[in-house]
Amino acid sequence: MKKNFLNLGKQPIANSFLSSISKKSLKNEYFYRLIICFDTKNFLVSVKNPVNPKIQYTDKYAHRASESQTMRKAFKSAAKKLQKRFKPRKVMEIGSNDGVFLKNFPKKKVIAVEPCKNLANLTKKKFKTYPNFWNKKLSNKISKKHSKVDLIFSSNTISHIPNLKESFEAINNILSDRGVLVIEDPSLSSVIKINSYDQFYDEHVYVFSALSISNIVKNYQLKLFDVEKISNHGGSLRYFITKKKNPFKITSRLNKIINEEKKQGLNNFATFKKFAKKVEKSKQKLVALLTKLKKKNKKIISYGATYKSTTVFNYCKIDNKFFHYVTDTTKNKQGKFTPGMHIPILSPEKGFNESVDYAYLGAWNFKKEIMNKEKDYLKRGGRFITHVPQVRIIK
Ligand code: DWN
Repeated sequence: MKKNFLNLGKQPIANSFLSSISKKSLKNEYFYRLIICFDTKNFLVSVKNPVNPKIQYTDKYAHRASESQTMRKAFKSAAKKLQKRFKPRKVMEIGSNDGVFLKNFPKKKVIAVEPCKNLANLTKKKFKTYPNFWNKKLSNKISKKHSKVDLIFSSNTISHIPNLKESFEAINNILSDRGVLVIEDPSLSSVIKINSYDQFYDEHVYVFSALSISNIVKNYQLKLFDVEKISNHGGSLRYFITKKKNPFKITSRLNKIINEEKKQGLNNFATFKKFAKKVEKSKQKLVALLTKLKKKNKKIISYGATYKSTTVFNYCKIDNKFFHYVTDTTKNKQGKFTPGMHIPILSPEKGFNESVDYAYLGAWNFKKEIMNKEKDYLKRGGRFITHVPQVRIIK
């Protein structure tokens, strides 16, 4: 049974940065209700009414995974580790974005699957790329052409595909008998611990836990045999999955993490009700802090035009009365406006200057990288604001 626990209100598509805020483009802006629910049977947390992927993953997809040094390093290290542990002959990535993971393998070994055409165009010159949505039809096509794959990797993508049955059946179809599927996604445990409610937006249809993944994959003749905690995006899990019949032993760290999740109450609806109350308090505190700073005539901007910020801005109703603008290093976000709240986005070169008093960390998941980069800003008295794990000013 699915039970609702969090209502984040009317939300736009998190990646629908607007080129203009003319009457016509505002009229066409798509909104939906972002409600999060918990399945009491398999412990899966999900968006109640997922948006149609065809309007999310277009040829204008904004996010570039290689935009941060932290993620470039993380993908390089993941590739090295997986190569050493599984020695795959063929590697396929579902949701390859700009190729930041696959570029660490020899060209001939890799197959990229990426439905956003603008991203697929970036990788197709370097390696075999399928510019399609992941499904059984595509899996059949690829396995006919390249035979079975012994390492399937998918970072921040399986959680984005509403039809889990289709995803896992398509995976089972192409995975070699001894093959391994490795999935990385933000962990539910971390989201609850650090109150990062902004991990909920249209693309994050699911926020997985080891508990829910182990229950789900069983339905598709697969089994979860290992899991690793990784620091990506405020705390993620890397799941290792294989065919049910494989003799791969369940690792002790998987048992340990499952026990920790049970202790945290990730199999209990009451945990999520409590979380929803904390989310409401976080909103009140953030709005109160920004209001106080505005009264003192402080100039506040937002740092990183993240998809996560779309949830925060629209849930807390933060518009350009609070934030002068948002800065972001991604070229195709600059000059645009944030979804729903229509705050202008500037390059850091233009916007992150002497006039800024406070910068809200939209990209809080890269806090360490940003603090290192912005030492001069901090030295001259500039301050950051975050809501993770609680609303506060970072000095
Ligand atoms: O799952 C997803 C995650 C992995 O990436 C996707 N559904 C979409 C996207 O979500 P996001 O936008 O919340 O991701 P990031 O990686 O937190 O985005 C960081 C943004 O901040 C980028 O646009 C780059 C920007 N940035 C910046 O302007 N200055 C980042 C750093 C480190 C910086 O110094």
